[in-house]
Amino acid sequence: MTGRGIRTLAATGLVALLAASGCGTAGGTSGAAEGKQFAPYHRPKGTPITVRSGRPVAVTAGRVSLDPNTLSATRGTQVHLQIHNTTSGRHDFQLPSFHVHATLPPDKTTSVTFTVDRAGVLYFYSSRPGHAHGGMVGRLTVH
Ligand SMILES: [Cu+2]
Repeated sequence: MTGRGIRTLAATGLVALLAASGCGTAGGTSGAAEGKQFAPYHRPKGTPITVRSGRPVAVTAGRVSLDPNTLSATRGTQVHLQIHNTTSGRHDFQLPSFHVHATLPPDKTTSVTFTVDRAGVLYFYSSRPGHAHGGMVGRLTVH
């Protein structure tokens, strides 16, 4: 239950951040919220990463890209991403399966933390218009 508490706390902060920015969300709680609709737009970029609790993973957000964008973790891992938006435009980071919705302000690094408490193949993406379809999609495999 500790992991769930951490995850909920992190997600709450991110949701508040998102609300303050006026950025919309693309996720719900249905099957589509897994992000699988964006699976065809996931083109592996960078070295696949095995995420471990306590080891932040640096991710670079480009114009319509995330690098690296192929992650895996074992169930129970606390995933900590430090996402550097290298562009002058706004992006966001959506992982509805774990209730993660974060904005990525221009030229800033944003920390995103969540605990993966169930197995599956999930997709994270930017919900800005056209971004996911352009390739701003990543895959997270939890096993
Ligand atoms: Cu984007």
